[in-house]
This record gives sequence, structure tokens and C-alpha cells, in this order.
Amino acid sequence: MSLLITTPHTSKYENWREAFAQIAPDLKVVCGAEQASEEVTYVLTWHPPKGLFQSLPNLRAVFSMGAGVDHITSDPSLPNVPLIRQRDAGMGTQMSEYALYAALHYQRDFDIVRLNQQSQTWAPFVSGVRPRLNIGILGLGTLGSVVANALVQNGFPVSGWSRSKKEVDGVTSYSGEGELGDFLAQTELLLCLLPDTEQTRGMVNQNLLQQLPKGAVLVNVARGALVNDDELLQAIDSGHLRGAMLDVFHIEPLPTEHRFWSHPNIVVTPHVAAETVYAASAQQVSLEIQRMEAGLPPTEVVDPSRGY
Ligand code: NDP
Ligand code: OXD
Repeated sequence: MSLLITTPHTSKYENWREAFAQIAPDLKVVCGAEQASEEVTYVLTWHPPKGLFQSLPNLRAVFSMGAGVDHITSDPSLPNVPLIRQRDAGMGTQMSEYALYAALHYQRDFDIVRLNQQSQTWAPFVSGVRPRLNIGILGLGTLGSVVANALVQNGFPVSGWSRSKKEVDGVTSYSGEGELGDFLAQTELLLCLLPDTEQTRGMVNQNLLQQLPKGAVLVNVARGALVNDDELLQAIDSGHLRGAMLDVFHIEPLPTEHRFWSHPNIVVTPHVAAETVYAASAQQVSLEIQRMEAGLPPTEVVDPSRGY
């Protein structure tokens, strides 16, 4: 039995080895797709290289290195074994920090300050104590709930939209297609934290954006595939949206010619909103392996019919 770790960020292999050596010293860990063999029973991966699964005949489960699994489910050769995702794994705190940064950036008009700097304009404005923006979280799941709590604690009115109703202290929960319109109509900053699935892909389009109040902002920390880029640009250029802060894109790295890079009302960050913490992840992965080796089902299994 062994765990194979693969990621395009090969410089991280040493950190992964150290984390597993601390937490599960008896688990054999090998790194890099070239280590694929009959001995490998588990894989922990980020963007697995094409053909990886075909060279692992004794696979018992696949672990995503992240909360999202789209980078794995997009491989048609994924075998019929449990696909397990990371639950928080240190990302909730980082995601909350990103969301707070975005919320304060727009609440305190730092987007305008940034534009003024570019034109060397000294334009002090007295904003006084501004009302907190209404934040709407699209995807009130593991990370969405942690982020919602952090925003509530910082005085922001928060609502969330998900498939099923949620109970999160101080947060108004909307669910299903039928409540999406009401959710959007009162949202001044839309924070996208949905997984990339057949249902969610492309849903942040003109139709959805037009349901936000004029002057609203989009923050996408989920996946680029959820957003129709041209329709987002139209919504900003027409003045309906104030701007966007984007961490994730259809193609990553974001191609140099993409309009997002130079748009004055768009902030681009390079998929850094939250990163899996090695120790927390190694802990989760080794517990799931222990369960499976004891004949128990793993806990964080992705439902193939929902895609998350
Ligand atoms: P979860 O699976 O815990 O939460 C997903 C949420 O989305 C749930 O509330 C779910 O509703 C809701 N949802 C999914 N599909 C639909 C739908 N069709 N209609 C309505 N609601 C839906 O995921 P996480 O919170 O752990 O992670 C969310 C995403 O964040 C990841 O998939 C990943 O893409 C992204 N991410 C990005 C990072 C970055 O650095 N930029 C870092 C980490 C994650 P319900 O609860 O009712 O099922
Ligand atoms: C994730 C990510 O899915 O980092 O965890 O994007």
C-alpha cells in the first residue's frame, strides 16, 4: 500500500513528505507521476497529468489536494473509486481574510483611491463611517459558512445561497432556483464560492448580473468557469457593475492578452485566495485512509451525480 502525490508545483513535494512523515510515519509516500506503480493504492493530486490513472491498477481512492475536484473529474479516465475532497484544511481562515479584504476595499472606496493614484490625482474625500455593504455568498458550504461567520463578526450584513437551506448564525439563508432572484436583488457584493459543476458552469452571466442592484461588485474566488467573461466585462463597461475582484479564471495563468489584466475596475489575483495547509490536509488524508483500510467508508466523498 502506498500514497502517490502529484502536483504541477513539484517544489512542494518536500513539504508534503514532511507533513506525512510527522502525521502518518508508517504510510509509504511517493511523489511524482513517474512513481506510478501497482503498489500505489491512494493518490493525492492537483491537476493530475493525463494518463495517470491508467497506470495505477490497484487504486482504492483519489484525494483532491483542494476543496474543488473539477481538475480531477475533467479526466474521463477517472476510475470508479471514491473521490475525496479537502474539507477546509486551513483554507477557511485564508478565504475569510480574502473576503474581508475585498469587502473593505469596496466599502472604503479604495477602488477609487487606486484609480486616482494611477492618474496621480490627490483627491481626499471624507467618507466618514460608511454603511457596511450587503454581502451575498453564492455557495454557503464549508468555506462559505466560515467566511460568512467572519464577515458577520466584522459587522457586515450577510446572506447566502445554496442548494439546501442553512442555519448559520446571523446569516440569511436562501436556497434553490426559486430564491436566487430575491438573494441577488439585495446583494451589493456577490462573493462566489460555488463548486464548478454542470449546473454552476457559466451561471454568472448577463442574466444573473443584471439581477444585482446597480453599483454591485463581483468577487470570484471559486472557479473561472462559473463566469461568462464577456458578459461580466459588458456589465462593468455599461456601468451596471462597479467592478470585480477575481482570483480564478477559465485559463490559468490568465493569458497576458486577457482584458481582465488591464481593466481599471478589475483586480486580478493569481489563484491565491486560499491554499491547502499541508499538516491539516495530511491529517485528513491519513484518517480517511485508516477508515478505508479498516473497511469503513471515507467521509468527504464527492457525490458523482452532483459533482461536488
Ligand atoms: P462545499 O462543497 O462545501 O460547498 C459548496 C456549496 O455550493 C454548498 O453550499 C452547495 O449547496 C452549493 N451548491 C453547489 N451546487 C449548487 C447548485 N447547483 N445550486 C445551489 N447551490 C449549490 O465546497 P467548499 O466550500 O469547500 O468550496 C467551494 C469551492 O471553492 C471549491 O469547489 C473550489 O472551487 C473553490 N475554492 C477556491 C479556492 C481558491 O484559492 N480560489 C480555495 C478553495 C476552494 P448545499 O450545501 O446545499 O449542497
Ligand atoms: C481548491 C483551490 O479547490 O485551491 O482548494 O482552488
